[in-house]
Amino acid sequence: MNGEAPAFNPGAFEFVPTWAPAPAAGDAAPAAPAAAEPVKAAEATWEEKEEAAPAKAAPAAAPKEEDKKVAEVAEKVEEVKISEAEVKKELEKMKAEGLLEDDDEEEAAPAKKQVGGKEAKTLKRHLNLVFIGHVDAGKSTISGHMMYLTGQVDERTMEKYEREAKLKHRESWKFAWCMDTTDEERNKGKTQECGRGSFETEAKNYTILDAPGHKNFVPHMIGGASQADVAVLVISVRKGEFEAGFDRGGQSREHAILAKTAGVKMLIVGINKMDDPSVCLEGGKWDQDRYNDVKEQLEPFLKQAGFNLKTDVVFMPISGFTGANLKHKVAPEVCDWYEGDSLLDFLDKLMPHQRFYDMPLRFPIADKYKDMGTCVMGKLEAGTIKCGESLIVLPNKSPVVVEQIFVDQYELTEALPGDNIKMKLKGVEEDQLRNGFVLCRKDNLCRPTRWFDATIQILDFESIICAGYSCVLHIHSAIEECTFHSLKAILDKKTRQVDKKDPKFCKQGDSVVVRVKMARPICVERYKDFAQMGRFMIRDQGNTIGIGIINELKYPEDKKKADGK
Ligand SMILES: Nc1nc2c(ncn2[C@@H]2O[C@H](COP(=O)(O)OP(=O)(O)OP(=O)(O)O)[C@@H](O)[C@H]2O)c(=O)[nH]1
Ligand SMILES: [Mg+2]
Repeated sequence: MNGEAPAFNPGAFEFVPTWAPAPAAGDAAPAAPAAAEPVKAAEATWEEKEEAAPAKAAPAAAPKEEDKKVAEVAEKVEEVKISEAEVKKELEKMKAEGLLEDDDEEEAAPAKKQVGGKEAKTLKRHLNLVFIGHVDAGKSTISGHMMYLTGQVDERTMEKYEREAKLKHRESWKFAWCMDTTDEERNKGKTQECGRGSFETEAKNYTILDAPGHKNFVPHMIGGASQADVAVLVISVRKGEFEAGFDRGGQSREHAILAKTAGVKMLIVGINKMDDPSVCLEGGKWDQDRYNDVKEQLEPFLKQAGFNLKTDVVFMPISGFTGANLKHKVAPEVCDWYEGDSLLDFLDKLMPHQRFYDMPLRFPIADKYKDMGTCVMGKLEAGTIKCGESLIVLPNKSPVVVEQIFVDQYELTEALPGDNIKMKLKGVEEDQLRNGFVLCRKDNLCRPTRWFDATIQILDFESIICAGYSCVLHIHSAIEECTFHSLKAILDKKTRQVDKKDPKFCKQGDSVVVRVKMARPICVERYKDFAQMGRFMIRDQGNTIGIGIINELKYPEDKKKADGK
């Protein structure tokens, strides 16, 4: 690459600005780093220079932000989405042209599955739902209550949780205990790892992921969001809690941005705790003014985070504790001003999400454990997997055979894209696998790499970043260390064209083209080829520094081979 603008694939850019407030006084350009040496971006030499990259950034004042402009760009480059109407129209058109048999409408007429030779239950559309938001917003309470209302947690178990929670003076946590299962989570009332549950309705099978809200556990939250189609951003309206969650340092903002980057298409904003005495009106009525006030404060920032408020975001008042508006619409005596659906009705009516049937098989391992063999869990991102198939785990190239596939407790003969599944594998030990490894089919392997060029939006960083900067990269279910090997260019915020070639440093608010070197080989794709495996977040010391998309994968070994010939 020679730093020319067209190579940066600006059209594929789908970024959001910082959630940080405007930096401290002064518009002055940041001071040049005293110690930083620029790394030349010349293609011919980059791999040899890898060890010579200079050390981390020197502190400097960040510039004034231009959130608005970036938001405009983010809007323009909205991810290609297929609306309900468009899907219907397209299906009808294809049918009329004879391109589509009735059977081909996979989502409209879900596939029948075989379980151990017997007729299995009909698999419906699968929807992966993640609950995100600030600490104590009520994510686990809502998730647990949904499990209870849909019959996944029976009356006796609920009574048991209630008794146990009472003993620990945590009665109000009884629903959260359906999801928070460890002693530590229950004693502290804080989710630590993503809780997982499933339930079904007449319309759909749901996998729900209950993310932790605490800042320390953001990596788990990202893991959950990367498997989700839809996120429920839970916002507590309790006096003081909304404000804490929304302020700088609050997780409402960070979670929304991370969810968007992780590939969540639809955001439901659950304005929770509407029943709380600090906000409800006389007679326990839900306060429309407080609801509207919170909604209005959230809207501009969700727009900035890259969500289209008209098509991607829906607000609804709920109470995770009383259960009102979760399964059944809130009673008019409690809330006569809300005209929309209950959460579950809304989810049931959602059109199917885009699924990648015809793409090469890609199954990133989100979790693994031993249970009479090696088990892996995760979302089947693309392609289908049949029981008995031979696959390859990358990057360690282990051949494996799929012994069993499960969605929840149901055993399947075949998993479809979008399914959140558990598989038992033969041929590999659990300790040979890592989260983020990817299962592929032999005839179309994902080629692991340690190098790629990416466009990164620096969201929140106090100082400047130079070549040599190291941080942690989160992509699909992988978490790996990486280094900014060289900075190639800073892009103009408006035009997305190269503004400055081979910059010495970049700073908060910049969109920068970076050659990234991973500490270990990783299975990723170019964003334009497969967005789900081509967009990432970078984090440093517990903070989300930026988000990025992969433009090009680089294989220095190919070049060396070619040169040796
Ligand atoms: N009044 C009222 N309290 C609620 C509601 N939903 C949750 N709570 C309370 O809020 C507290 C926190 O609930 P959790 O469900 O544990 O919150 P969380 O979002 O999962 O918290 P983390 O896992 O720490 O991120 C508990 O005491 C709940 O009873 C609600 O709708 N109304
Ligand atoms: Mg929780």
